[in-house]
Amino acid sequence: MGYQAETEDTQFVKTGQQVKIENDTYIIIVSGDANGDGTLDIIDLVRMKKQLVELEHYDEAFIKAMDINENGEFDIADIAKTKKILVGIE
Ligand SMILES: [Ca+2]
Ligand SMILES: [Ca+2]
Repeated sequence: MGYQAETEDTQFVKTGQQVKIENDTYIIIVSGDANGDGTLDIIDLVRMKKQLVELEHYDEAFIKAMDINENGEFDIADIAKTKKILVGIE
């Protein structure tokens, strides 16, 4: 028996989405998607900066998504890498 991911729209998966597979629920993490719209853009960078200076405290799923260099921690290096991606040099 297969499974079907139920999403609001089928175009993107988004950080924070829940997927049920049989009896287990999984939370989707999209690397770099810090606001749950399925894409990486300037809004995600703004949220990363707010999280870094503790102006905001986002849910764990979003903080994991902010770890764009996937080293297990969210810090300034992730913001630097996100900027490079946004300007197209990485
Ligand atoms: Ca986003
Ligand atoms: Ca990191």
